[in-house]
Amino acid sequence: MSKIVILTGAGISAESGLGTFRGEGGLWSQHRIEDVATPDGFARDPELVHRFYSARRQQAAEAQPNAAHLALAQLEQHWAGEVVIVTQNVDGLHEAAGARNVLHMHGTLRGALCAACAHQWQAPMEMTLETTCPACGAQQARPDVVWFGEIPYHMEEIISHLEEADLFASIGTSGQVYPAASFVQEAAVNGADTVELNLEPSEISRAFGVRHFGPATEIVPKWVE
Ligand code: BV8
Repeated sequence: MSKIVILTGAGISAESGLGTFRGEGGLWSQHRIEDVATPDGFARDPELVHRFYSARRQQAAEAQPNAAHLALAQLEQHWAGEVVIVTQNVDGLHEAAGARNVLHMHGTLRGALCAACAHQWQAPMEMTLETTCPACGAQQARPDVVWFGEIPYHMEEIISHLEEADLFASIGTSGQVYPAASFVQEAAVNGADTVELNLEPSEISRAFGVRHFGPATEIVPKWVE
């Protein structure tokens, strides 16, 4: 039975009240990417980075999945073939909507990572410089997210899903961040049909066979039907 691989970005969580990155008033407009989403930025000002991620962790914990997240969870449940959600998002809204087969290629807000021993554990809501690693006791905790210049999680698994996909859908992403923005080519060159669902044309719209534009809570449930 056919396999559907779905890439999601910040746009699918926008209507749950979580900021996107590059829209007006987006997350990056309050902070420069270089200051908060790079290892150098964290080394330069770990307090700022902890505050940035702790605020987002709190926001994400209070957010509810929206009709688009729920429609994808329904698709996963009722589709006879396999459905894989590869998300760039670090919020847990796909899982909160009931999706099970979710790969967080940029990590998750609820994860903490010890920079000293690489132990991963559930982050406290407020992570600070004093947050102590439960495994080695060091106070070098960081959000378990993938910053610019770092290698995304699950890449081998993602590439093999793209090679086997019969349908690749991209939902709510501006197509400006790699390697996620290259997934559509990877899927197409392996014979997949491709569809983009986004509020408006993205950087990579021309790479898709079909495009639907509009708010995710409207166009995703329609597309799933
Ligand atoms: C890597 C951290 C090597 C967690 C993030 C030059 C050329 C090409 C590449 C590079 C280059 N220079 C550097 C690079 C590599 C770099 C990169 O891509 N830079 C870009 C800026 C050019 N990439 C990396 O460093 C990556 N690592 O390359 O390692 C490697 C590669 C392959 C294999 C092995 C090793 C690591 C990138 C990860 C960075 N971390 N996040 C966090 O803080 O969240 S990225 C960040 O951007 C988020 O993860 C976010 O998800 C992601 C992408 O943004 P979007 O999700 O698309 O969000 P955005 O706001 O941009 O767009 C929202 C979209 O939604 C819009 O289109 C809008 O229209 C739409 N929308 C809005 N509202 C709605 C909606 N749609 C529907 N309904 C709505 N209501």
